[in-house]
Amino acid sequence: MPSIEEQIVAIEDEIRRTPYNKATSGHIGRLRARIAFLRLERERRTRGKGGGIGYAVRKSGHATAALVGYPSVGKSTLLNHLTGANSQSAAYDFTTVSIIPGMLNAAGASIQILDMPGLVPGASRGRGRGREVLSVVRSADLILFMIDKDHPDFRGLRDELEDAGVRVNARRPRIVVTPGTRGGLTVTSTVKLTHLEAESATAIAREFGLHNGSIVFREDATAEQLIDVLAGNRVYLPAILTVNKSDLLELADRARFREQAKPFEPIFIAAETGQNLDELVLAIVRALAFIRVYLRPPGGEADRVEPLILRGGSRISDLLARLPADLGRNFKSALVWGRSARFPGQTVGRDHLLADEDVVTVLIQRGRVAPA
Ligand SMILES: Nc1nc2c(ncn2[C@@H]2O[C@H](COP(=O)(O)OP(=O)(O)OP(=O)(O)O)[C@@H](O)[C@H]2O)c(=O)[nH]1
Ligand SMILES: [Mg+2]
Repeated sequence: MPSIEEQIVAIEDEIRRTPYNKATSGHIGRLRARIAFLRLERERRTRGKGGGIGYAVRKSGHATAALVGYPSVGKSTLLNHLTGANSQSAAYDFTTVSIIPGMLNAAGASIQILDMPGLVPGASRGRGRGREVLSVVRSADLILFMIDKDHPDFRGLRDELEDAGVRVNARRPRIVVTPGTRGGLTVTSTVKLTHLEAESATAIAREFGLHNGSIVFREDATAEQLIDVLAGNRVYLPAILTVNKSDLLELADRARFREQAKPFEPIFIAAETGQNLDELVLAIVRALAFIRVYLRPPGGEADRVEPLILRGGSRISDLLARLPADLGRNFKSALVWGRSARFPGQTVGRDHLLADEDVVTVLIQRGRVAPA
């Protein structure tokens, strides 16, 4: 019986040898699904191994950004400059062997930045402690890619993350998979599917052991996107691309970086001299899309001085998670003023989506109590 790794390599080989056209696209989709399934299996078997000292990072602050790049591009230098942390930096590879956190304070938010050991090609298959590093990346809120003139292969870096199930600057596909117990599998869509036929979707689902239930496409998705949803362990993260050591770059180099990074717009910095770090910090704050929410005690005035900082896309439940636990437990409803409210003082539940500068009053079950 070939090992999982060997099976994956063999199927990758078959995909490479198969010309891609309409007649083979279904077959190739099935092979890709098979690989995704085998990777899941490999994950399951290796879980529990690895980890180890330096890789258990306690998250703190309002959000966490992970520095991802090849060895010696200047990740530690940047961390030290942005946060005043003291991560070793040196002119040889693999200076950083464990994960070093630092804290960046910007726009009223504290942002944890994680300096990581350099990634090498093959990291997602476990090379150079790659798997541990990638598992930390998966738990971050933002990826800071870093490349430089000697390590310009941004695509390779991104592919390592893709292989580890990280989808960069993408959102979760709008595909709803509902497993059932009998009656076969139905595939329906609310839009015209141009990349994928129903039979191919069914075949892909079968590779994941899904034989009954329904798949509903709410967007014109690809086979890859369906596989992502079926695999279920994908993370979707915003990312920023930085090109470091830009003090060493000619204008022509910059143009080349811009060209190959598309659709990313690289930010050129020099971590050592601090050049252009203001722009980077702005981009970080923008990518994390923080919102400010003001608490207002029942019948009182809103505290306009100290907003709660939340990530964009936060709901009342996320707000409650930041308040004393008994408020969450006894939560009855909330009143909202601001852009997310249909009218001032609208009564909402835990699922209500908040907007920047909302004012919120939390009501608890037994009478009204002012939020602490
Ligand atoms: N010219 C120039 N050199 C830089 C810059 N930033 C960092 N360096 C140098 O690049 C070398 C590597 O920097 P590190 O910060 O250790 O790189 P790293 O990415 O943390 O490396 P690993 O931890 O080994 O993965 C050091 O000699 C730095 O002084 C820069 O903006 N310009
Ligand atoms: Mg380092």
